[in-house]
Amino acid sequence: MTTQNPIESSSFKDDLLNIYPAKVARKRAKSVLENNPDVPEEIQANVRTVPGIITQRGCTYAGCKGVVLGPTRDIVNLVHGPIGCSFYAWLTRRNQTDAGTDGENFINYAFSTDLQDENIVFGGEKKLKEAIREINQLFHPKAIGIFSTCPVGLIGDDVHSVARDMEAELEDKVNIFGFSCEGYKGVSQSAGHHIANNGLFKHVIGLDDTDNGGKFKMNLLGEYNIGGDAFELERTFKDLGITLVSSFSGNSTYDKFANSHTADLNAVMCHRSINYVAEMMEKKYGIPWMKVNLIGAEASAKSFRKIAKYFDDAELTKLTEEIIERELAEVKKVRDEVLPRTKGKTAMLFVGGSRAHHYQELFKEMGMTIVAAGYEFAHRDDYEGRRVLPTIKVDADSRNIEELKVTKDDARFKPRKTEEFLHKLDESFKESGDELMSDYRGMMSEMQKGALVIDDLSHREMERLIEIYHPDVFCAGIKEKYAVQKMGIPLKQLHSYDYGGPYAGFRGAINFYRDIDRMVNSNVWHLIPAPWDKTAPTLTAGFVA
Ligand code: CFM
Repeated sequence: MTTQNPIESSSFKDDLLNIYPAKVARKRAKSVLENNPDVPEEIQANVRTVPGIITQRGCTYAGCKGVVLGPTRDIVNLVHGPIGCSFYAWLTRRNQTDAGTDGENFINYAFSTDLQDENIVFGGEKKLKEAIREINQLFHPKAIGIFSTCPVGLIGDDVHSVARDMEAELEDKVNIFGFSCEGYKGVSQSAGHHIANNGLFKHVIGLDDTDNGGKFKMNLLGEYNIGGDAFELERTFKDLGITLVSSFSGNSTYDKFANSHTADLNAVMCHRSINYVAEMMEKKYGIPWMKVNLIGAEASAKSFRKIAKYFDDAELTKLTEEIIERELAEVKKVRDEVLPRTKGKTAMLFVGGSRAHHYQELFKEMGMTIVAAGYEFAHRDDYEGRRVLPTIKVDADSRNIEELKVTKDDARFKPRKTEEFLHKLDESFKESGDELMSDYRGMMSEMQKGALVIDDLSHREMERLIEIYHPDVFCAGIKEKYAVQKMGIPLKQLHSYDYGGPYAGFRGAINFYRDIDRMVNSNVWHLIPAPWDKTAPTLTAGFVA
């Protein structure tokens, strides 16, 4: 089946891009295409946004401090920079956490050095040291991460040497590490993920060799407990008897990161933000990784089966099937109820670096069509699959980010499975149509032919898309939400879930079906014309302008 595009793709592109100057239009054209799942076409991604275009993207500091380190409750995240950088990162991402009983939950605090003009002129290192002393005195944390904002890079403060000096100075044993994650360091928050992964790998992962037991031990990577997603997934892992040694980084702690190399499998949810940790842990410690998708009931079932196949245990396999059957029965009840109302509706998803892909599963389960989708900051492999990795051009912006030289840790490297077993496992994944170990096929292979794929969608392009296609729901974030709703289209925030969720796993699917059903079938937004819109129908009685 192909999606019905009301206009030819070439003219669609023209229509979308004709407002730009010729040079800009030429550049944008490389990031806009009509999908062909059989031979995913090359898409331009992870390149600079043209100045002046309103982008959905965030900055490198956001990717490092907010995304990867943000959900860990017991590392103090100290922002070195002006207060605005903290204000806009203070509890704005809905990563939830189990507060624990040790009193070490710092998530609700905003730690900032509050740089002033004087510090910008004379340097901010002294103030940074003072802040670390104060934090240590007040909170006695195990670890402090220092996050560099744009001015820190511009004035040349060395957060890494401050971290070393302060570790030596403080009598308490505190692991202090800095991140050179200045907002401008990369073209988006994606660079911040890489910097965060490197920092965790260098300073935390592997510090604690204690074997805490468990028959099936794994890490869940790239799951951030937005709206309680991790809690729902933990429920099922617990039912399965699988031990989550750590999760990066939803509902996580410092100690779990330090111990994560004792796991036997890394399951990767968000490939974009955490693939670096998966690859480095495989090289250094011998932990194999697989891509999973725990968004969508069917996709979750498939992923739990993949995990069970890896652990290769008759009892676990049986239990997995029982749990899937039990959970899908509950899911089906709600799905059957909403399906007549949601079937045939259309959706667009423009989110981050993985959700625009994963959430398509949920819409498909509801019988909805994806007309267009794209990431804000993903790389070509997230669209076209990891097979294109060798052909991705390394430009100056990517070279800006350190590539750690990782080698085998002779003392702690332990092959988890034999080569022969892994080979057989891949054979069976191939048979069931699943991704092989260490692979990700990307978004495009799973999208319908003819659907539009657009990277780093601009605000103007978004408005044109809505005018042309009138989707029943548009999925994006808070920056887009009200602009889209003013156009009469409901917007589902797929970053924060609009105060809802969880949406992961089996119960998450049920929540999502209900929320989307409500949104696409009680669309109040098109009933409320904007007061300045002279072409809109007159207000019905009962509505107040
Ligand atoms: Fe990964 Fe994320 Fe995402 Fe992301 Fe994000 Fe997020 Fe996201 Mo917002 S880590 S790439 S940088 S799944 S914060 S939990 S929702 S843009 S699609």
